[in-house]
Order: sequence, then C-alpha cells, then structure tokens
Amino acid sequence: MPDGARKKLAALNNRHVEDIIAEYTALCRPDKITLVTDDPEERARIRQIALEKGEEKALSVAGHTVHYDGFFDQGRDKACTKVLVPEGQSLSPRINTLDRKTGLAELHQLMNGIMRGKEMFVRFFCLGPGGSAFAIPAMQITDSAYVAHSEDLLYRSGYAEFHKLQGSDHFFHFIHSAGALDEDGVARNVAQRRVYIDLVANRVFTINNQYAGNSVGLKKLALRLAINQANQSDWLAEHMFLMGVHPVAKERTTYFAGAFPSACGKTSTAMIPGQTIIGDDIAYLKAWSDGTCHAVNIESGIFGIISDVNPIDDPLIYKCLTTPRELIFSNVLVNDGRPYWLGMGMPTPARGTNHSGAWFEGKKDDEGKLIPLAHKNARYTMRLSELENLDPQAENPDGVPISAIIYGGRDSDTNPPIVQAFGWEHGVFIGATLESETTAATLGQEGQRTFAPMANLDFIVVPLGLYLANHFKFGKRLNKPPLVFGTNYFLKDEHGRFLNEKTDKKAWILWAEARVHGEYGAVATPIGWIPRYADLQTLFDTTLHKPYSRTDYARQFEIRLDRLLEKLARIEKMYAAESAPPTLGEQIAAQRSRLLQWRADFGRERLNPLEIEQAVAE
Ligand code: SPV
Ligand code: MN
Repeated sequence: MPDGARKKLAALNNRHVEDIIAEYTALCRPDKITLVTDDPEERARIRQIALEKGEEKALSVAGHTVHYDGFFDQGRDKACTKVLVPEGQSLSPRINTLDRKTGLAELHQLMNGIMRGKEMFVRFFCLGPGGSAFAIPAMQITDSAYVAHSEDLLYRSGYAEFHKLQGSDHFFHFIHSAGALDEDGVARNVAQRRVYIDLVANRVFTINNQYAGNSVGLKKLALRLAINQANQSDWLAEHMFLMGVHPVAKERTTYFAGAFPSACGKTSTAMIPGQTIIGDDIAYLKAWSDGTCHAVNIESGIFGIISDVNPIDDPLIYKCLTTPRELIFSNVLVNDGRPYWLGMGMPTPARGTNHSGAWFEGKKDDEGKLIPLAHKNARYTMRLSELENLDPQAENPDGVPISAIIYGGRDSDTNPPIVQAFGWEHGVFIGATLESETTAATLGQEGQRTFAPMANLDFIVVPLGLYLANHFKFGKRLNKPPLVFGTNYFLKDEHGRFLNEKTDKKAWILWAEARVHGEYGAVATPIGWIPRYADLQTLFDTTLHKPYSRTDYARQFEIRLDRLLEKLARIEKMYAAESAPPTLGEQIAAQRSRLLQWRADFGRERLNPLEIEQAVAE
C-alpha cells in the first residue's frame, strides 16, 4: 500500500477496516491499492482511471461517458445470488441460500489472486445523510474503476463517517472483482459470477460481473444487509422511491413512498411532471418520535432505465441525458460519440457499438435472435442534484414524513389502476400479495407473472413471515400510519392493449394525495376504496388537460371478481409454504369473504363500477 493510502487508513483508527483491507489484499493480490477519501480531487481521479483503463469511454457531450457490461451480464443475476446461511438455518423457500462454510470456501478459491495485475480501490460511503439516525457507513473494495465511479455518482461520500465510528465495526462492507477483463474492459468470466451475501459479517462478495445491480455494493447488496438489520430492530428497508406530491393550485407538499418491482414505473412515478423527487430506488423508514413515519433516500443518484426516455414522456431526464454533466451511459448504442437507445423518440443509426461489440441493423446473437440497437435494460447513472425537480428536503437528516405508501406491480389482468387499502393491515396485505410480470432488469424470461411481495422479494434475506410481521408491527408504532394504495399502470383489455396512457399515473397519484387530506369520497369495493368517476374526471381535466370518459372509467375500474379470486388462490398457495403471521391469514380470509359476498349479491363475475351502489362519501 502506498504511504499516502497507509496514512489515510491509519487516520481512521479502525482495526476492523484495516483487517478487512489486509485480508482481501492478501487473498485477491492486487498490484496496487488506491484508497479514496471525501476529497473531490481524489474522487474525480477515479473517473479518470475508468477512462484510462477503458472501462468507460468519453462521449462527445462534456462529462458523458459510456460503459459496457458483458453480453450475458445485462441484468441482476438471481440464480447466482445467494444468502450464506449457517448450518441448520433456513429462510423461505423462495430465497436462494447456500451453506455459509461451503460458500465462503468456494469464494476463497475463486477470489484467490483475482485482482492480479489490477488496481484495488477502497472507498468509503454513507447510506443516508451523514450523521442522521438512518445513516449506515459502508466500505467498498473493488477492482473496477467503473463501479467506484458509479458509486461516486450514486452515494454520499463517507470517509468522514468512518472517522465518527471511532473504531467500531458498525458498517457494511462489499468486496467486488470484475475478474478477468477482455480487450474492451468487459468482464470475461461471467459464467463464474457469484453474489454471496454474508449476513453474519455484514458483508457481500460479488465477483466476475460488472452490471451495477450485481456489482455496486451500496445498491441492492446493501439493501439486503439493511433488510436483515431492519428486521432485527424496528424499522423498514424498502425498494421504494420517495417523492413530494404537489396538488394543483394548493400550497402543500405531501410525501409518498412507493414500491414497484424493477422496470415497472418507479422512477417515472417519482419523476411525474410537477412533483419533486427525493429518491427512485431504496428508502429506509422509521417510526419517528412524533408518531409519524419518516423516510430517507439512502442514495444520492439515479441508476435509471434509459429505454423509452424521450422528450415527451420524461422531459427532465431527457434534458440531463443530452446536456453537459457527469453522467455514465451503460449498454447503449454509440455512433460517432453520440448515445442512442430504444424509444428515444428520434431516428437512430443503423450501426455503431453496443453491448454486443460492433453492431449493425440485423445483427443476430448465437441463438439467431436479433440484437436490438441497445439493451432494454440499458441505463444512465447520474447525481440526483442534477435534477431541477429535486425536493428541497432530499438531504434533511430527519428524512420526510410519509403520508402514503404505494405498492405497484405489472399486472395485465387483475387489479384496477388505483385502490386504497382499508387501513394499515389491509395495506400490508396489498403489499404482501403483489404480483408482477418479469422484466429485462433481471436475467431470464420476460413477461412471466411472479409473486413480488412489497416489490422487495429479490432482496429479502430473512424469512418472509418475519419480514411481514415487521411491517404489521411497524404500523402499530405509529399514531398515524401512512395511507396505503395499490397501483397498476399495466392493465390491458382483452386484445392486449393497455387501458391507460403512461401519463395517467399523475391522476392516480393526485387522487391518492387528496385522499390523504380527506378531499374526495371513494367507492368501497371488496379490494379497497376506488375513486369516484366525477373526481377522476375533474383530475384528468385539471392536471392532464384531457377528457376522461365514463367508458374509460368503467373498463379500468371494473371489479374482476373472477381474476381477484384466482389471484387469492395463488397467493394462499404461496404463503402455505411460509410461516406467515396470522394477521396476513386474517386479511386473506376477509378479502375472500368480501369477494364471495359480492359474487353472491350481484350474481356476476365482473362489476361495472358505475353501477356499484355503495358509493360512500367519506
Ligand atoms: C433494479 O433492478 O431494481 C434496479 C437496478 O434498481 S439494479 O438493482 O441496480 O439492478
Ligand atoms: Mn430497483
């Protein structure tokens, strides 16, 4: 280790940090170690190294670079991601586990000398605003300058937080190696990709990959460690955006948190025009001393999906993607120094470079499938502070008070666009029974309906029953729990056409905001409260400036008793394999009996909301 690095390390006066660095230096055997503090010059140097090593390449707009992940490393790898469990311990059947001793031994072998010929970067970050009740310091060791650079855009620098630890081991740590690289700086050994989560030591190992969802420790790897901690105490670590909702012509901000599976509208909800964003991916929630729920964004940047970002649907992000600032594109097409992606709303070139190397229109992969010009899960990485619509409270160490929580899935045939839970416990039920169709954000087939509790299943590392029990208890700690809503932006008609336009989500969110303030009535249905037609008509007029027909309402908010009962049966089967808390069973039973009651009362499977008599003005 160079003298400078040694001094910076000694200044932390933390034996645990020193031991970890020593252990992985000895195992991985890098040629060089670079330790980065909060100094802006040191941080900027990492970006420079990513360019020098070829992991990123400069584009024509100042500050923009492009990075490529391997052709088979374009999404989160669920199969190779495992929780290491001590002998005799079991989690849920849906959580991928591996015996801890076996896993550590395998890693030891695979990581032996893995950084030979490479530079090891040691970085210090803080999850959440420094010094806040939410903050968790985190150390990243990686041999990828791209990973270290991405984290600089996505997280708060935390060398100072490590000072404050005064030698304690209350921090997370992550050890990443991209493994051998090819001549383009792309990880070569993705077949030996491993992402192993070691809850015992609050650490995650991830090797032979570069895609940020697999490699960036502070993102989904830290979320898993945080879920474990949250469930051992009394808070929540969730896959949630945070946003300020601003009703038209009213001087108030109402804070919402929302959980959606990957690539199901989480960022675009937080970016709805006229609203303010705090975060788009991961939040910590705590019961505050005044009995409200407070939340912070533990990140400070966006790793967003670039597909379909265009000047019409996402004007603010589009502007960031086309004007100078520090920003990394990944897995887009580049032609003549300019990036192109799917759905960007302009003509695209017929050739260039993309995640498959040199690309031309009509190029096929080894299986004979056409390679699109950019990957569907291509991304951009930038700081949230670049956004004009960043909420002024984004850095508040106390977080923001949360008035509403939304759970949304990609569901083509069951749930209406928005429904309000009857209360906290029914809200937990809505989250716990979320289903969603798979997307390109994870490797494997798209469009498969899967069980997606709280949009967090991929990251849950404790028994599911325990995780849900913690949610039920959380509400009990609050004087005024947030209202809970279920949304579905993806409902389709019998011909497979979407029943909504993308921008309609603004009306649903503003309806929910008004409900927080008791401003609209609602229609009671077996699955919760749905909006009244007249209120939506007003909202479409005042916020989207377009008409909203009774026919649209009738089709979107039709109560599909048959589908809802089928879903309940699937869910019940799922939970039969878990030790779910009794409250969940009660909620399932209550929902079923309400659905069956309606079927008996109305004698039909599908109900037109306009005909429903129970319109209740609250
Ligand atoms: C997601 O897939 O949920 C993301 C991107 O937010 S990542 O987790 O980094 O893959
Ligand atoms: Mn996510």
